[in-house]
Amino acid sequence: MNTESRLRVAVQKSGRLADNSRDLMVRCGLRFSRDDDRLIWAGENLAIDLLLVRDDDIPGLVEEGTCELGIVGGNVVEERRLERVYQGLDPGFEDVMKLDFGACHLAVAVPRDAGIVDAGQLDGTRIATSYPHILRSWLERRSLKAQPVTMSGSVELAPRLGKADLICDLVSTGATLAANDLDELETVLDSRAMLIRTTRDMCDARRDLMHRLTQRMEGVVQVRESKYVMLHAPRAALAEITNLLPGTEAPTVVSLEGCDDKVAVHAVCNEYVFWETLEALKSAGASSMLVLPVEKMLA
Ligand code: PRT
Ligand code: ZN
Repeated sequence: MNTESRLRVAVQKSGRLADNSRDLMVRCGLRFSRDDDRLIWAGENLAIDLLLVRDDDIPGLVEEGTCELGIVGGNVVEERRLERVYQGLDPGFEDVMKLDFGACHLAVAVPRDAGIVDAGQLDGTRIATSYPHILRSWLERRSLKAQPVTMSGSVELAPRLGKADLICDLVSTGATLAANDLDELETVLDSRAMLIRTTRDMCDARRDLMHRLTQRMEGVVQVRESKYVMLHAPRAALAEITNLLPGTEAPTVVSLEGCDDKVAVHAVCNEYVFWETLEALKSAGASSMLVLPVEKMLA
């Protein structure tokens, strides 16, 4: 096996992004000789291997060129980027695309009885977080004089332990904050899983593989959000109906046999089609509406 021209992708070994990251690769048509005990899964049908690691290690592996690509939370990417920037260093990796899983946000949260209701009251407080550089950057942008207190885990316990006055941590459902009597004050960063790439040079073979893989990934992500919509529309309401279709540029308009005042409209909607959208289309005169899944897409 010529390892020089194989592309390596770092993904989380176990945790919240692990299943979705591997599933994305499989949907891109990759097959691996997988072995749950091994850290490298070798690609069988393309020269693309997966490296299974802790999420915190992924930006570093991409930066040093051990892996050309990595899938990791936007929060981890941003923390590492800012850490490097504060050290006066180049990050060594760059964003390729946002993915459609791992959504959460980093928020400042306060104990319910602290009497803090506005970010303006944060001066002089201590804020526990695992994201000190993101927090520092946010505080600087807001000209707030609070002190980040770095913790590697169980951040939500910090106020009760007397280690800090408030916290800055990831939130998805909000259940952890509620269970610890903490109220969200402000969002510091919205995050989703991301694909990042190294900024180091690579051979043509690897560059070609990277291009193929990222194109397929874009297709998979787009397809998951896309729907093919078919409907009948009064010719007079065509402009209004086209405007209501989410994420559509130019729908196909087909005339209906023996029906001059109506047309059929076919469109790929690149954003989620809600029931509310269909109700609005119906109010605008649309009828016979069908919303179908899209199997594959290549721009
Ligand atoms: O072992 P390894 O180091 O690889 O994993 P890890 O334990 O550091 O990370 P993991 O698997 O917990 O999270 C991986 C990534 O998932 C994070 O970097 C985020 O990008 C994303 N993600 C999405 C989350 C959450 N949602 C999330 N809710 N990461 C952590 N949480 C934690 C949060 O820190 C808090 O403790 O869940 C709790 C809050 O959840 P709710 O639902 O109660 O609000
Ligand atoms: Zn981690």
